[in-house]
Amino acid sequence: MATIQTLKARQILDSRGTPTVEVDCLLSDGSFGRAAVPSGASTGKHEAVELRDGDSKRFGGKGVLKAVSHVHTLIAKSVEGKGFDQRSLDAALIALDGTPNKSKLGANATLGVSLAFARASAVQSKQPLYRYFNGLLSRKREMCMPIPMVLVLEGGKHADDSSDFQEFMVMPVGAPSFTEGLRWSDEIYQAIAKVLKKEGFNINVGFEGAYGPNLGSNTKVMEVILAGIEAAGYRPGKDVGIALDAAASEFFADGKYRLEREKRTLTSAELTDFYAAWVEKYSLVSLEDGLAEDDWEGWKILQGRLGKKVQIVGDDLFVTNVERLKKGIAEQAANSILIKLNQIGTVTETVDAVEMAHAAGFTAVVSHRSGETEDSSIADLVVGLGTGQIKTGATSRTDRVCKYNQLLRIEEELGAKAKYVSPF
Ligand code: 2PG
Ligand code: MG
Repeated sequence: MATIQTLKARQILDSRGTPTVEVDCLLSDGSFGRAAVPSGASTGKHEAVELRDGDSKRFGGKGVLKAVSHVHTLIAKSVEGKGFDQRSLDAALIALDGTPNKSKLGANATLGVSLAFARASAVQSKQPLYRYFNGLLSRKREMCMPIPMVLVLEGGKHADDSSDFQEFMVMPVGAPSFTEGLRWSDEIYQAIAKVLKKEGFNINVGFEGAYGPNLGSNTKVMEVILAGIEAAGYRPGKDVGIALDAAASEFFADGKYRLEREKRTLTSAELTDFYAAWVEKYSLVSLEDGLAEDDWEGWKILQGRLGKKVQIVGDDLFVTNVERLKKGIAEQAANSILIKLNQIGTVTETVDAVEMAHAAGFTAVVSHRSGETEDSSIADLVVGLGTGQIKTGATSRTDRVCKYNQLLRIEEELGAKAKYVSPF
């Protein structure tokens, strides 16, 4: 087994101009891997800690030099010169940190190391990264290409002055392949720009590359999307479904949900009614964070009411954490989990969350963060773990498109073996 020769970390910038961690991992046989860590804006309260310097004179306190130095000191000292596989390296990082939420080392330090090691190990074993990830599963699972959830309009914390809900996405469920599905989605993205311009709205984009005009109401957003799908020549509900990430923790206060655009304050049950109407009217097939991160009772109502028809995805609710997922499974609070490596801070814990979800009959959607880099590891991750769904923003901006482009390459490489099957 090759050993870890050196770990080198540095501070780089993410897609929002905020510092983030990049790590280089060199193994003793010369295999090399590099990984960069993403960062959220609508961050869940229960996520692993992203360590920031807090020095207001540098990057407004958002520097990550402490996390970088943890890689060079604490982590390097304990792992350099030793041999690991992915699970034992991640276990060593977890033990070295010793806290329940990576608050000592920072999940940005641990994930940088874990993911750079994964890349170096794939090189060492002469496998593409997606195949290496597939080999980390404890139960065999076939690799497959994912249905993309392509973002077309955004609001909430991701686009000021837009809708209350954060992400409106199209899912090309009827496409014959990932490559075709991406084409359909991009044609819809372009058609929506025309619809918006014709109606006098701007097409400026938010954090994840999608349009974020002030359309006056949340419902109007859905109408624009339907018009875009039809203008591009596709059938809503047949060829293309709509997915929503409400990111409801962001508009939850004092036990209620405030929809500013509708001038309404709703209970969990009333907001569930609101979504139920959208399921009927707008081909809503997937609903993420429809309710807030600790509103467990509300989630049970939502899952009970809509879970048979709609994918009910927990993001802030589960934070890629098996303890929270276990509770969600036991309480039937959802039927799907969003998977983000940096919410938990190591590759192994991410794989474990996906396996727990699959064992319980939940789906899993691999996801980017609103602050991204040119690192495209999640494209390989979704194929390797065979989850079948990815959300990684609009079909614009390189930080988003680099993941889709990597998936195009993977589909080409897998050729006839590349499976693309709708989860619905
Ligand atoms: C989400 C993510 C990604 P953020 O809520 O699903 O779109 O947003 O990275 O800001 O938490
Ligand atoms: Mg979310």
